[in-house]
Amino acid sequence: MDNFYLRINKTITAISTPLGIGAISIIRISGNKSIKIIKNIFIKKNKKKIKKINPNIVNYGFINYKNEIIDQVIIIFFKKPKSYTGENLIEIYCHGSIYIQKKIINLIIKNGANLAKNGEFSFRAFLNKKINLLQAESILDLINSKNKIYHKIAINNLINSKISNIILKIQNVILDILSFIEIKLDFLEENINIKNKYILNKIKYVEKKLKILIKSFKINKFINNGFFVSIIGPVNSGKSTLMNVLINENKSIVTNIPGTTRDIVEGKKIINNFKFYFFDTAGLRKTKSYIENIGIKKTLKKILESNIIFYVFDILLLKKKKYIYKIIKFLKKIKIKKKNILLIANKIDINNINFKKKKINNYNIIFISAKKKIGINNILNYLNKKIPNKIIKKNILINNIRHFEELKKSLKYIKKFKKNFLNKVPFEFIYIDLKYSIKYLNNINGNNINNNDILNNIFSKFCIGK
Ligand SMILES: Nc1nc2c(ncn2[C@@H]2O[C@H](COP(=O)(O)OP(=O)(O)O)[C@@H](O)[C@H]2O)c(=O)[nH]1
Ligand SMILES: [Mg+2]
Repeated sequence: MDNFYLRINKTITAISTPLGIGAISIIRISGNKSIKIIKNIFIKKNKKKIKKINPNIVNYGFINYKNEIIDQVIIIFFKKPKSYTGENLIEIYCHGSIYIQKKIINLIIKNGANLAKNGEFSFRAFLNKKINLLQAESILDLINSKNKIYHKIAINNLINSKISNIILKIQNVILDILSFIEIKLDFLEENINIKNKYILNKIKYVEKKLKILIKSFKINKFINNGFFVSIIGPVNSGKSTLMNVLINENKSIVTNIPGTTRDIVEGKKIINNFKFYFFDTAGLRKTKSYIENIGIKKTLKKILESNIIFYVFDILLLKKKKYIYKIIKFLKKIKIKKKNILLIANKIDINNINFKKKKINNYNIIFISAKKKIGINNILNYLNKKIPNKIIKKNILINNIRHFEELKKSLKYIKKFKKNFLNKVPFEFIYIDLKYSIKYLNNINGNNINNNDILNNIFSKFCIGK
């Protein structure tokens, strides 16, 4: 990183496209010497040297050195500050042969440029205030985005500075509190209650906003890994049939012989860009069969790893209060929230008993026939509701662990301040915590940043030429 600062007056160059054979390759030069270098190595269509190069215009010609033509190229000049780096920047579009790329790069270096390091172009863009730190990271996210959700978040952060703006807003509220405290230090006796209330409201607002951002980080787990849904219940209730219907495949063996499914069968379905993994498990019952018991043990283990549980049973069981009581007792024991457990009464095609309630003991219940595919949509709707659509639509998802850590630190100091404030500790002793809280938020956007480790860490993740 120190290198980046030391090299700031140097002109840098790199191949910005992946090194390898391709139709076209792009080479960049950024810095004061860019124009001088290009004048040395580029000639126009009429084989004459260029005297003056106009910005933002496509120039067609050849790379030529000591009367040897190396390639037919196009060059564009981006004049500072209106370029990616904020410096004079030239892009050369040459043919994508490895030999040509290397030859041109060597020529540029011979004429006075230095080979750029990873992320050095973006670092200069950051230093020249073309992008803030969060945007720099969004560029990285954009390059690395592998699915629709992350792509949308990255592009929104880059163009609309979505998260950046939210953080700025939070910082401004903290600054409000700080300036208010300064006034309060001057006029101690005046309207103390009103002022305290004002501060407390603002601090609660900050706390709430930070918590939302921090919480959103957890959603990444679901975007990356998907949701795990275990299908459990008594033998022969139709778990395997349901699994096959849900994934539209005959993956699980369906028979009327109890205890057929012994190993866990996995199936996948994508709903609204989210992956749902279903685990069809061995039926839960007391049995002497050694192998079946291993299956049941595996089922219990799988339950612990699940985000959602489907408890499937024959609708006839609803008539047996004792049995329902047993189910509830069992479900209470597993450490999964009630809202993430769905009771599924199956086989309504043969026994449709009249049952109007939508909940039993606060557990949601859905009535289906897995065999006749009745009520399956209600299950899909239930799953759809588990998708954090709101957060994703608003693009307020924190998907960078660095941001997550800084937000947590910021919140820590807000909480500390709040606690001391409520305990009436004098402001002189606690206003510093608000300053810390702002400092950690600054680390996210890169304002007033003087932490080289952070910068180093971020820009070293870029490829060369970016
Ligand atoms: N009538 C009816 N039979 C079903 C339904 N779902 C499953 N079955 C039958 O119940 C038996 C057990 O099904 P299966 O899916 O293997 O149950 P599992 O032991 O819970 O996996 C099979 O004979 C299925 O055809 C349903 O909705 N209606
Ligand atoms: Mg089965």
